[in-house]
Amino acid sequence: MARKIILDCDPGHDDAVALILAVGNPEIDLLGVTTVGGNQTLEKVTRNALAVLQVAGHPEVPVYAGCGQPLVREGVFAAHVHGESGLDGVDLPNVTAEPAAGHAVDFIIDTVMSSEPGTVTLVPIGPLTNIALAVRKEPRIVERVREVVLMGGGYKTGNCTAVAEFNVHTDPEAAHIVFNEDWPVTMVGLDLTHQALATPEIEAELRELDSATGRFLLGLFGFFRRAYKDNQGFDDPPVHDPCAVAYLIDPEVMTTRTVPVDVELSGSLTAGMTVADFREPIPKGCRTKVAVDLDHRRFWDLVLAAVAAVD
Ligand SMILES: [Ca+2]
Repeated sequence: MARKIILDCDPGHDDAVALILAVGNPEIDLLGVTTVGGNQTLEKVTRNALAVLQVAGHPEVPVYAGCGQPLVREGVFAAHVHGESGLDGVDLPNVTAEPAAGHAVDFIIDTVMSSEPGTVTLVPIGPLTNIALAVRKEPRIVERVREVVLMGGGYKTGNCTAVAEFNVHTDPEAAHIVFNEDWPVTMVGLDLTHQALATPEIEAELRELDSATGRFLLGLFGFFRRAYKDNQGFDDPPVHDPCAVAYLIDPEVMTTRTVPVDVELSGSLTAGMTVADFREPIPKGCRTKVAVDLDHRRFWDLVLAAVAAVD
C-alpha cells in the first residue's frame, strides 16, 4: 500500500525536487499539496507548486494555499537562496490550474479526520505554520496522523543563524507546537540534508535522462549551486526537502536516532534552535527521532528514478 501523504511546502528549489519525487514514486500516494509562506511569498510558492506539478505531468494533484505569515514573527523570505520567483534558474510555465478552493489548514484537518486513523502522514518541508494551526483548530488530528516527517532544524548546525535552520527559525512558535504534541515526529534536519549534495556526477546522470523534467531540475540546480556557493560556501548545493519524502519510500536511505527534541523560543542567540538531548538514558516513550546519516547513492537513485518516471 502506497503511503498517503500531505506535502506541506514553500517551493523553493528543493521543494520542487520533493514534489517530483512524491508524484514520481509509486510508494507515495500524494493526497494533496499545501503551501506556506517561507522561501517566498504565499502567492509565489503556491504558483510554484502548481507549476512544478504541471511540469511533472500531475496537474490533477490539488494545491491548497495556507498561511502567508508565521504565527507570531514577521516572515522573512529567502530570495537570496531561491531568487525573486522562488524558483529562479528556470522559465516557469504558464500555470493552467488554479489553487483548490479552501484553506490548507482545513484541507489537512478534513483529510486526516475523514481517513482511517493511522493512515495519513504529514510531510512539512517549509515553516510549520499550517501544521501548528491545524493542531490548534482540531487537536484530534494528533492521534489520527500516522506520523510527521519534517524537513527542518538540525542538532549540530544552523543556516539562518549558527544554530537555527530556516524553516524552524521562520516560525519557531509553530515548530514548538509540532515538536511538543504527542505524535511521532522525525526531524530530517541539516545534519542529514547537508549530505544530500547535488554533485556534478548527479547532474551528469540527470542530463543523461534527456527529459523535460530532468532539464527543469538542472536549471534549478544551476541557480541553487551558485546561491549556495555565494551564501554559504558550499561547492555543491544540498537538496534538503526530498530527503523527508525519500525516508517514507525507503527508511534505509538514512539512519535515525530516537532523542527528545525541543525548540528554543527566547534565546537572544539561539531562537529557533532545535535542541536535541542525546544524553542517556533516553526517556521511555520518546516519540521524536532525528536523521543522522544519508545513503547518498540510494537517495539520488530514488530521485533519478522519479524524474525518469514522470516523463
Ligand atoms: Ca522548503
